[in-house]
Amino acid sequence: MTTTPKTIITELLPERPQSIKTVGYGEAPVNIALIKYWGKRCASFNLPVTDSLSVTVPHTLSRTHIKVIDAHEDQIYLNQQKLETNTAFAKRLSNFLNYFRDDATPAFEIYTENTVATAAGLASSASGFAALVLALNDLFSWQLDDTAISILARLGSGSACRSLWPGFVHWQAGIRDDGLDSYAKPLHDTWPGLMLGLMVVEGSAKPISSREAMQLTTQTSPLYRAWPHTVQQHLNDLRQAIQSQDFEHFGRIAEQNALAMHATMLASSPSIDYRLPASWTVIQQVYQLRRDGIAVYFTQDAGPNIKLLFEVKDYQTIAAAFPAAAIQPLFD
Ligand code: 2P0
Repeated sequence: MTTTPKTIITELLPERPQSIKTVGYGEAPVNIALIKYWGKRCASFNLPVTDSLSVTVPHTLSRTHIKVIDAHEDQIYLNQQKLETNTAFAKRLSNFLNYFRDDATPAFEIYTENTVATAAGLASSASGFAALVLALNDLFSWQLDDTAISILARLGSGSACRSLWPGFVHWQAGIRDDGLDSYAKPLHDTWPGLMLGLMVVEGSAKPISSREAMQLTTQTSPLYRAWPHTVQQHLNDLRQAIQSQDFEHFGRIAEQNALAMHATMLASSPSIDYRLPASWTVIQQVYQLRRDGIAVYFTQDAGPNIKLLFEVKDYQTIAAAFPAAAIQPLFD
């Protein structure tokens, strides 16, 4: 029998008959990758080429309510707005929900809201899919463990498998074709005083989705060959820096990893460039502050916004240098 996401899901779900609640609820935070997930070894299972490591942004949540309805199609509400069924977001959600549909559950009504994530320029597909899987787990009373939840969330969106815990989270790529060894786990290190500053860069919509960009990079970038080795090295170094709470080492590795990912994308054909002139201005400011002796570093995902990493001792300097930044601690 060929393995499909549906067969994997059947394997993960309990065999007993489902008992369906009136409403299921789940909430999950946004995460930011410090060592990036970029490139898949299997697209239909969202299986990554490499491990990745993220830090969760506290208090930025997707909250999702779900119920079964007797209808021909799903009804999806995002931040109180009903979505047309043909929007990309609604289609992606409904396609994922197809895995969980049967005669007793022909369609779902979903209310999902993001607390501050969208406004702050943070991607919400990771927290959105993680919250959706938690809501399904509640709706059907599956009582799945964290590993199974992480695998299901990954099938919705790769980075969603990391959006289930606070703090640092490591997604192991795994080697199995069915992906049952590709899930995330929390690290137990905390880092009081570690800060995040979000610099939202205004601009036109994404030139290309991260899903398409990843595919183009793996298929056309001559630099992609070096990526898996680079990630392994960065991952080892970052874990060491976290353990020893060596901020300069930590910041340098996170920044280098983001730059290596963007360099790899830039070398694709056609080239993929998520930076806008304003992104570049922020990056130059970070470099200048470092020349002035301030330990501030940045990371950037598949979009123009820049995320600053620094320690609480430099809060006043960073807040003054970037008055538009939304600043918050990463550990309460
Ligand atoms: C990450 N990104 O590790 C990387 C860094 C963007 C840049 O994961 O196709 O939305 O749903 O598995 O998870 C964005 O990609 O992609 C992403 P799919 P996803 O956070």
